[in-house]
Amino acid sequence: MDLGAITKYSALHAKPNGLILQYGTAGFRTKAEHLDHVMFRMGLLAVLRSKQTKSTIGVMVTASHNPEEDNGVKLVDPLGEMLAPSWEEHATCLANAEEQDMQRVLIDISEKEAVNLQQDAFVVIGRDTRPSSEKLSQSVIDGVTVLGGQFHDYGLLTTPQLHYMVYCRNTGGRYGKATIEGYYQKLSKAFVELTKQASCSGDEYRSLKVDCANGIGALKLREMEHYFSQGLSVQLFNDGSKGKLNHLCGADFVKSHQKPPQGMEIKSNERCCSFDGDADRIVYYYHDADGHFHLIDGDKIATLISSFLKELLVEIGESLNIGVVQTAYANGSSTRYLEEVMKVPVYCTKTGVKHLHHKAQEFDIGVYFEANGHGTALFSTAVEMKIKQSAEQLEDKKRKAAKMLENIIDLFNQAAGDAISDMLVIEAILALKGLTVQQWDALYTDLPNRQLKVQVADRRVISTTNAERQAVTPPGLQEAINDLVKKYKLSRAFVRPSGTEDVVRVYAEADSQESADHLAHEVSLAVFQLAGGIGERPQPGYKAAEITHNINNAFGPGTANEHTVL
Ligand code: NG1
Ligand code: ZN
Repeated sequence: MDLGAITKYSALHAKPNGLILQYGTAGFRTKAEHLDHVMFRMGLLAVLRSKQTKSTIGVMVTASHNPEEDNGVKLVDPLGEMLAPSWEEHATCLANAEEQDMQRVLIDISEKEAVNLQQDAFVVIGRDTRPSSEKLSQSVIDGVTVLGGQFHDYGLLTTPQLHYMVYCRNTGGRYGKATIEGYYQKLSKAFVELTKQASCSGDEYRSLKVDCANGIGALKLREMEHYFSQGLSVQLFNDGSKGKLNHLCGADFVKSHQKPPQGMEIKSNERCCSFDGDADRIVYYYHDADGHFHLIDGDKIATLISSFLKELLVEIGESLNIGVVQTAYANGSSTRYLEEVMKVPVYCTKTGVKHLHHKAQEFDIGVYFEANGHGTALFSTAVEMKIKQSAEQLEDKKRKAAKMLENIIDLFNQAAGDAISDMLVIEAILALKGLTVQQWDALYTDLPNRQLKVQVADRRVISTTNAERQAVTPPGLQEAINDLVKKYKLSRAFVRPSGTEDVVRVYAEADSQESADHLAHEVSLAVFQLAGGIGERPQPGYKAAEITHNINNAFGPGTANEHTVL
């Protein structure tokens, strides 16, 4: 380690005095102008992680669904998964170290993690379309270079494409070719093969309106569309040519406001979907003949996918264990439908895709989705081999089903939730099953629900158990929630401290929207009273202002990231 060079270059990427950031579920995220030093330091950290794992490590510069002025960074581990928890802590330490402590922190990390500094390092970098992203990714490269790491800068990529590249590079090309062309070809080939087998491929099944959140998804989908145009025609909206990133559009806006994005004209019963700003989330929706808006979220996507996979397994005659992984935010109707109608085991994990991903790896086939539309399906290596064999050995109908499954496996991005890949999976399934968007939506009816936020002095006073569905502290809070829930039919409510914002999130569902709204409000009051609420008491009736963007990932009293410059 050339400590002199590190100190010299670090000074060119100086940390603003007193700025404290935390590596959260989504990496670091805050106002772009506060991130230069973090980028440089994450370049350094990626080199150490690469040396330690003897693998390629990814660095993605993006702030997903946050406003355009924000930015963020996260590291991608060898198999395309999120950074290991102990390294999240190192990331936080390194990002917050004062200039004079940088050398010590780097040496500490290297010693704790037994990093062989003589080992070669390779880092791949991707970025979204934010105006700040290019310069920030250059700072990552400075960090990589000063520690002697090699790198490949992919430039503009969706987040899941970077995860894919990392996965390909660390599996000797078995997963696919680590190029953008390789990604397009792998997915498109599988998609075209699948849709060829669809008997009903009338026009209504084959065109889709896509809101790209004015982000990277538009660029990449435009590059890719001619690869799969035989199977699907996409019409792109909010493609970044005029609107602002994530502004009044995108998956997060559509899901949280339960309304269509601006800039997209929707005729009744037309199938539409929205990506988020870095194209790792997707939600579907349509307007019915009466002009009512219907949202099809991650829960219904998981239901469609798992029921299709289960049908194929039955057809092939394989009894593989398939499980669906959700979080507490999954609509109660989806859980009931999966368990009682589809007889698929459902598991609940803490919020954050790394928890879902991890759990899904326990099954032969694990399907995981957050209600907000982030998810994918994972297939064990044994299953992939078995299906490949079946596709060659079985006959007729069974062979056809095995072939379909083989292609579906290729179509999923198993490294991370991927809006483009999920979109193609969904479109293929709808075409193969001859389902309209309304028929898909009618699988079950969502229970009315409401999500609210409560400001408290220190959200760490709330601790939870049972996959965040029950509050352990402060004393009396869970009892209060239990009493409130009893007042409503088909009701459920829970609270948890957000991992990305300085707020407590409240979720409630019940048999009517009015009841869900009341329950959410009453639970908010209980949180306010028992967990040290600050500012205005929660008011009845929900305000649009309560569903704002996730802005930060600091975890501490009053530490909204962007305001911590002292
Ligand atoms: P927090 O702020 O911890 O609720 C939010 C989302 C998560 C996940 C992360 C990362 C909800 C309720 N929460 O986490 O699902 O996507 O952001 O971006 O949607
Ligand atoms: Zn995202």
